[in-house]
Amino acid sequence: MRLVLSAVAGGAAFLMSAGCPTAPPPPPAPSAPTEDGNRDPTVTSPLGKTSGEPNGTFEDAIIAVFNVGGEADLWGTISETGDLDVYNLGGLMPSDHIVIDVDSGDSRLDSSIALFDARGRLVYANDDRSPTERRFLDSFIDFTIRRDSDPYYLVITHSAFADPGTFTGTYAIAITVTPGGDPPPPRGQILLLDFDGAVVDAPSLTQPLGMDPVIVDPLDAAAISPVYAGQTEALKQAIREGFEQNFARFDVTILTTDDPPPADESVVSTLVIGGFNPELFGIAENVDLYNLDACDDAIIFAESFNPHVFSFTPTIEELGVGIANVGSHEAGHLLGLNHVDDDTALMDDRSVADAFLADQEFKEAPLSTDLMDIGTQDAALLLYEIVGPYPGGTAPAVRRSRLRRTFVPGPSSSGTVYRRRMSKSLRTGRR
Ligand SMILES: [Ca+2]
Ligand SMILES: [Ca+2]
Ligand SMILES: [Ca+2]
Ligand SMILES: [Ca+2]
Ligand SMILES: [Zn+2]
Repeated sequence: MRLVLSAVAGGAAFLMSAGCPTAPPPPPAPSAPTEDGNRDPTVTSPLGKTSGEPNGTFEDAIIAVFNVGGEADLWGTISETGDLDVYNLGGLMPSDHIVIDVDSGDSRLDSSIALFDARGRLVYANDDRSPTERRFLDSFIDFTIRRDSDPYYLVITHSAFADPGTFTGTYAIAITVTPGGDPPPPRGQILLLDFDGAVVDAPSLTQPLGMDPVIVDPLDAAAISPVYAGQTEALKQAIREGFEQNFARFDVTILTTDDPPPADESVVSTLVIGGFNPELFGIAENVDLYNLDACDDAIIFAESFNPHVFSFTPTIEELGVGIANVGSHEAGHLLGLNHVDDDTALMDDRSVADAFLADQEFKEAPLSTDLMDIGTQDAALLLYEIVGPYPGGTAPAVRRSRLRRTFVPGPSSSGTVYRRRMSKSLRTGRR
């Protein structure tokens, strides 16, 4: 940009010396935005403001003005830590294909963006584009809309995982909306509960765990604690029932390694349940937005559920609920769900360990601030869009957990606060 400006200035000086300028030279384009908004400062909208702060809430959103070609060009500045810039993109309908391309240019901003519907519910999020691409810290979304909504909102901020010095800076956003896309229909999913041990060599799990391969021992109740000796079969049953309850509303089939092999291997994600990790209860290989890959893996370290991490010694049924809730959380990532902040939501990421011994659900809850400090994620709505509802019409009656023990928020007796770890590379979403 600076090269272009100096060329214009030099040209103007040459014309002046020739003595016959017919028009004044165009004003130099600024090399950085003076305020958040549409890149063309002359655009207006009857719907509201087209530039300026404050713009950190859905109510304060800047109207993004699209040309007849379905393109909008925005630019702005993440001016301080926690600055959110919200843009109103107008209405979008299923089959609209939207591409949102962030370019931080010369600035050091590590951007993070998310798309929300009119009710502030998350539709899609991206922090970094694929690590194999140039400018990979710049966010990018390429998505075919599933859900009618007017308006949609785009929020840009810095990554919660930004390095020092990359929390602020300028950005440009190019948005293109093209009609006539083909949103994929929901696709049912099989979750295979692997109780008989596994050697896991997927790099997306071996790298964050720092072990290659990861050897997971078979599920053994006595290895969790001697108080559970002889109860492995009861534990398997409780885990299975917990999964079935959590997924009862959706087209998700729960199988275990004690069942005959799945008929359709192409839609089987595996949850390996067993073994021990000193830091983790569970880990998923990615947040697979809209479940592009129906064959992902996660590990739930069953032996990490030793009674000392809770404020009481759970019964074998309570232990099964806890392992199933953590397993359903990891399965939620494999189906495309992000973290929220609500102890009663399965996708919560920072409960005390006691919280997941009680009922947790796929529900609407505020997004985790690790993702974005605005909006909600409606996990059930997303699962209906991704895997579809239970195909039989009314979901089968599933015995509710009898365990409605009220837990006391705060550190458990041992001070163990459960935080399902997720490294930045695991939460970028695009693969
Ligand atoms: Ca701003
Ligand atoms: Ca702002
Ligand atoms: Ca980023
Ligand atoms: Ca998946
Ligand atoms: Zn998680």
